[in-house]
Amino acid sequence: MNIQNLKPGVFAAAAATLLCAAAVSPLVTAVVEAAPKAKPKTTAKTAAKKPAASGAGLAPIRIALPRPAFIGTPKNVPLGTTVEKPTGKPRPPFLAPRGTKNVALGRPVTASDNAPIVGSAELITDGDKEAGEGRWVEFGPGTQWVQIDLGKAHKIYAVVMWHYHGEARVYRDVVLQVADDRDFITNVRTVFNNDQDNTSGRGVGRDREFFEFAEGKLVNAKGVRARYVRLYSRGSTADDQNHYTEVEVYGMPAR
Ligand SMILES: [Ca+2]
Ligand SMILES: [Ca+2]
Repeated sequence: MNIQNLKPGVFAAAAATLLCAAAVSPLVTAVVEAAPKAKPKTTAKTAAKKPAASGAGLAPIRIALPRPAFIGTPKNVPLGTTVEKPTGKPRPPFLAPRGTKNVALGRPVTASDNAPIVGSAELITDGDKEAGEGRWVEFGPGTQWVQIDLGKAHKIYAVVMWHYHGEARVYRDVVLQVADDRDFITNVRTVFNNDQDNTSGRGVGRDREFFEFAEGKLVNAKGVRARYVRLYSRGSTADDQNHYTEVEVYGMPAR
């Protein structure tokens, strides 16, 4: 089976996605990123090189991962992108203050396109990150945004996004912003921006593009305080539409 068929818009192939994914990966259901193993006592020399992270009230956030929908890492970097080369290794644990969790789960989502082509905006925070049919929402072409209301101000440590990971495509002009007002008029802060030529008018970004993978893209939000999280994109290397499977916001209520 050609994994290239497993993409939004190809409905005939999508029904076989789960079967194919199961065949590709015998690992069923969700995989939780492993916490680091207990380390032996460090010597004074190595300890001096590392931040005192583990002893400062920090712990790895636990991200339940969907099944990989394809094998291996992409070899051909799409032309005209700044895409970062995949490491081929699992993402290192991400440390955040203890008690940090996904505060976007089940929260309301609005979008610039309120009539999605496929699916609905609620799919973005329903906790389901698998790549198969019915798991993602498709919005119209061009620059579009989606926005999650966390309900109240939170300290945000990480945002993990899965646009569509059925194949190793690259979404264009991904911009992640936060604000305290739903219209993003005042105190808008940009957490991630890979729109390096400012096509979408959110400012010149300095971040890199990235391939879609089952482990999603994690952005370090560094404890920024905000109620609303907004993500922009402008189609992908596959087509002009904009897709989301899930967005997680790791944080805790701000005092
Ligand atoms: Ca989902
Ligand atoms: Ca651009």
